[in-house]
Amino acid sequence: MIEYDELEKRMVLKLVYYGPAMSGKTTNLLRLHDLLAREGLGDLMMLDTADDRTIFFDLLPFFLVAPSGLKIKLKIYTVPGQVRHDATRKAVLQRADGVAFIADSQTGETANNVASFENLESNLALVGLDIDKLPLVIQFNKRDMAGIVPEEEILDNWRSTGIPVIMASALQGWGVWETFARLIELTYAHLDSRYHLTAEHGLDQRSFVERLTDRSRE
Ligand SMILES: Nc1nc2c(ncn2[C@@H]2O[C@H](COP(=O)(O)OP(=O)(O)OP(=O)(O)O)[C@@H](O)[C@H]2O)c(=O)[nH]1
Ligand SMILES: [Mg+2]
Repeated sequence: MIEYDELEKRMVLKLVYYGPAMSGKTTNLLRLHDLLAREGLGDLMMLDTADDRTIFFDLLPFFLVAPSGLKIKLKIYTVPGQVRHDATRKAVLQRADGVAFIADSQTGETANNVASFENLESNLALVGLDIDKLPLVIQFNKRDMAGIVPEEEILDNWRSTGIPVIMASALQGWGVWETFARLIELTYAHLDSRYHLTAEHGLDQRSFVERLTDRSRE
């Protein structure tokens, strides 16, 4: 649910990285912090325990201004994956405009991925979001590891859902931008149909993505 203030010409978008414990959500956000344009990048806020497990959430804010003057604030959150933090996950998920589900590719983690995806489905319903309408992408992370589910098998399993599936190693830094860019594309389409970003604000999908990328880092 987009926060939009027409008088103030401000819009706040919320993207949430969801998934089982230790799947690499925080690592994705750390990589994104390196990949996003320095201009517009806010401070990365990480709330974790001594052993690096997220207990509340991580937040990376990004600011951009459309040619019309519309100010867009993008807030990218991660949830804590550990089962016991469900209340926090639900709170972070509220009013999400898009979700990236970060799954762990290791064969031994399949049951945890399934349980976490079911948890996402039930929490979305609880916060009043329709999973069929919400921009959603799935990343299978940790592709650098041994003992992972083969890509073909993953794609076969998820094909019928129509949800985009992206392979990644957040540790090595690949697949992270693809996941984010795909989510942005889906979220943009959703926004444009409602707020006419191209027609009324001069911000088409390509320039939206370009404003997020730091060209000097390519
Ligand atoms: N080999 C490998 N390790 C990874 C990868 N991504 C993350 N890790 C490691 O997995 C562990 C957990 O990563 P986090 O990013 O903290 O996981 P998380 O999903 O935020 O975990 P919670 O906050 O507990 O939900 C860390 O030791 C990471 O370095 C990857 O692509 N490959
Ligand atoms: Mg984390």
